[in-house]
Amino acid sequence: MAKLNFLEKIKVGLSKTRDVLTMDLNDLFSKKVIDKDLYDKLEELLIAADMGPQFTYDLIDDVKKRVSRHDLQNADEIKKVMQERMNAILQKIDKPLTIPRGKPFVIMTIGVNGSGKTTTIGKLANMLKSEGHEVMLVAADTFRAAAVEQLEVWGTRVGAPVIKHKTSADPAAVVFDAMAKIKAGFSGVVIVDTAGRLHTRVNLMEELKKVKRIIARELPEIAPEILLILDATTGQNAVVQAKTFKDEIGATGIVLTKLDGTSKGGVVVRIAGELGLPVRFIGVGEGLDDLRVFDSGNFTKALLD
Ligand SMILES: Nc1nc2c(ncn2[C@@H]2O[C@H](COP(=O)(O)OP(=O)(O)OP(=O)(O)O)[C@@H](O)[C@H]2O)c(=O)[nH]1
Ligand SMILES: [Mg+2]
Repeated sequence: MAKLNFLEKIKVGLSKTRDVLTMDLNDLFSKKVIDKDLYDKLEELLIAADMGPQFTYDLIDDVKKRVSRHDLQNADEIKKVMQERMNAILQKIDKPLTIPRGKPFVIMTIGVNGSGKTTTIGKLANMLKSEGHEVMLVAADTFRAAAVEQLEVWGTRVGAPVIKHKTSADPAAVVFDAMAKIKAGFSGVVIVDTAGRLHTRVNLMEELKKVKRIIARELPEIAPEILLILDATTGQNAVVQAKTFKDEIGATGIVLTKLDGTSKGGVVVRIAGELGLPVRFIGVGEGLDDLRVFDSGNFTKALLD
């Protein structure tokens, strides 16, 4: 029962993509005949949902082959093929983040401005606290005015302390202080908020690399999670950003935010196919409770069932 509720919640979060995909697909497949018009409409639909050209053309090729072998008799069987192919791709990036208990762990967020880093930190802190982890937040966004205060609001909401310096301080120095807390015995999860600027700005990348270096230097025994926060509403631009951050900083996982606000939820398929980085969580709203652990099976079901 709890599982169904969970799935229902994801469905609501993904409703914009789901509406486009399921309504139009159902409409398309109600025709029962497989012809050129159906292929064209299917292509249009998948591209509109931002599944990416690779998935779209591979699927259509596959379907065409099956049709010519008479393996596929009517249009609604295409949906099954699509589901299978989506599952196969998404399974590769379905690796939930495992956080050790009773041992310190570090999560560093990275991403362009407005992608949802600080909000995700608040939601993640809430999730981790409810699972019994100790959580400490680190205000290493010393760039944007009011960034520290924004993180403090989340800290108060979830009951997590915030390590901070003043605006325009060196982010690496703030992180150094947080690492010192771990050395002094803090054994929970430390989540680092960082500044967002355009991914093309060299100085941001250098700043983030420095923060990462400080973590590695101070706590070489911890393999930190470098969590790339991507705004799903930006569709294919999210993929471009992801490539840059992956190459420059070396992300270890992705959170795809704002899936509730877009019909481009298919971008997850694209990220899976083109980046191969695990998607750890998805954001489906602005509230404390609007973060979900990414689960490929649930995701496909929420989109297509
Ligand atoms: N609908 C929706 N809105 C979200 C989600 N995640 C974040 N937001 C909103 O996106 C906006 C930007 O979020 P922030 O968390 O401030 O983004 P940021 O990456 O920290 O931004 P900078 O600190 O400026 O780099 C806020 O208005 C959030 O409420 C989500 O999953 N769904
Ligand atoms: Mg922020």
